[in-house]
Amino acid sequence: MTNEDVAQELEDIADLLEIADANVFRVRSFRRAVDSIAELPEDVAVLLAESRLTDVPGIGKSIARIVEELVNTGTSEEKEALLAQYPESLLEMLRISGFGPRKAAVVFRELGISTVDELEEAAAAGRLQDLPGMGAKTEDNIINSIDAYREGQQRALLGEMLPVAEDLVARLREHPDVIRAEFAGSTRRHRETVGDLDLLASSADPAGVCKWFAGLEILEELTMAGDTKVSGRLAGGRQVDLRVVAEASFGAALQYFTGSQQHNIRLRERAQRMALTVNEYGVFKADKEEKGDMVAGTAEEDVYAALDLPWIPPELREDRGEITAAEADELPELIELSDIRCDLHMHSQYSDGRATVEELARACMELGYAYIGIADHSQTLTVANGMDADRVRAQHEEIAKLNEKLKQEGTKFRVLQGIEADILSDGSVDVPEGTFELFDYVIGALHQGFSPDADKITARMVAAVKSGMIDIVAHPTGRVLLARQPYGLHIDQLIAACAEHDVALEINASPQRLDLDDTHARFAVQQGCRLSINTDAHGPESLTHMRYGVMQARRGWVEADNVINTWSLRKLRSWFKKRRS
Ligand code: DGT
Ligand code: CA
Ligand code: CA
Repeated sequence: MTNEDVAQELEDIADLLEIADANVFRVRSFRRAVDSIAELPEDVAVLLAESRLTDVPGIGKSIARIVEELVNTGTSEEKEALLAQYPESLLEMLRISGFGPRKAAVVFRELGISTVDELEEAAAAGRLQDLPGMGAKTEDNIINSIDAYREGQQRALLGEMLPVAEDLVARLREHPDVIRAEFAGSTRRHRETVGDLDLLASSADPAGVCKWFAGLEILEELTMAGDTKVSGRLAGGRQVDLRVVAEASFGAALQYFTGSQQHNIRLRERAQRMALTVNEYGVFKADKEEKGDMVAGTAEEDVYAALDLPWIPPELREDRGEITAAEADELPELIELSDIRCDLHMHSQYSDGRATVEELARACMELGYAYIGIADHSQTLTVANGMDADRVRAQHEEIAKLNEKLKQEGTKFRVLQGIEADILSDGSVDVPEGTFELFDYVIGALHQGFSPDADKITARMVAAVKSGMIDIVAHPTGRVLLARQPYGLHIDQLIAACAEHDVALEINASPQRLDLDDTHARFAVQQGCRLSINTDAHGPESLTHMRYGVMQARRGWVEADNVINTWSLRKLRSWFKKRRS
């Protein structure tokens, strides 16, 4: 058993205990053990063999005994006893966002519901709303979350798959018989979620490369092992396809397997009109005399050039007008990560962040930014340790001191003070009394008091935009990918208000959010809105999520000028000032 397996078993026990309404301290001690084991650098089996397991913080004698049982027998009496009372399928229900052990216990006890299907049926039939602690709104939430859960089983976040794709491509490139390697499909188009991973390599010995790839440990299961194609599954079930082609076809194959399918259909139609054929091997002449003559194939650029088009960035290949734009030489000059000069939304220890202001600043200097803005939560968001006026003032002083220190060090890097202020249910903005003047800027955000009424939510946000109090609207639709649907909102009305009052809309770069999404970002820019791409980092390690925000912006045809994070500090400051006067 790996540490992960052990942690999973303990987590199951904790969940089942909670469903069984066991002592809260007992449940908590299991959860603490789950965290410790998940973070252990050493193998539990080794610690066990050397009798060092109880040295691990969070693991007492009784849990150590269960771990020993797990490692030796693959199961534990504790779990078996619980499973004699509660069906195992209850554990799957807990993977539905917002549906925890307490709710599971209630639906099981009152209605005998033990599977996701049964839960969905009961919610749709309105049979849950009279249960203790639930209502009509809970039913809607459960139905939405089940949809997202089902989708999550089909697709993975780009933030999860892109690093895997990059790792596999790097390994392919190291193979002596691989000439070129890239990832293709939705991953290359930087779609926010990915179905399966498509890899491509060129080689003079495809069979040899395939054989080597099929033997990689990362493939937990092989579904196909041919001489030019390998398919397998990663831990968690996600599919990976590798195709190995001849070097002369690499560009054509890359174009073909990058898709999207709709984009490729449009290209093929165009080719037909030009008496050409495009497939994964190349571009060929289609008229009678020269039929089969290869026109292009080695480089992707050549494939587009053969069709009399400039190369089209993969993010645009969604059949959303990119071929017409390319034809007219009107493709956008897409924003790039290197255009970003600052990150304006991150959390320090002043609210719910893990790092100090200075640690965040130093980490951003490393990333090559010119300046940053800290935007901690405001006081009404107590669950996130929101700042009251005193803490705002303390932070203000700390930032001033830090800026002085940076100046002494001879760097031009500066830290701005912003705040992520809650937009309250009446549309007012939660900036602590008497502190508005201290902030360089204010980000407005919705975190609580969601109403199922789209008109109400829209009115609330539009009121905040009109108030002149906020400069940026954070994660405008509130969605969490594969987990939570956006709150009902008339996004077009919000966009119109932001355009009118010159308030920027955020593209939240967290791979779980990517909110605004691509099509909304594009629409917002068309309506004359400015955008702001920010990580919303709660620790230095997530500051690099900026790239996912930029990828989403590129899918939305966004250029550098549309994004306030590409501006110099001077330009941004004067924009903030102008907005306030
Ligand atoms: P995904 O995996 O659902 O996130 O989306 P993609 O775009 O990666 O789609 P996938 O993996 O089914 O196929 C990879 C590419 O292969 C796709 O974007 C376009 C290309 N392709 C070309 N012709 C076809 C076709 O007839 N069917 C499919 N499914 N793909 C095709
Ligand atoms: Ca794919
Ligand atoms: Ca595929």
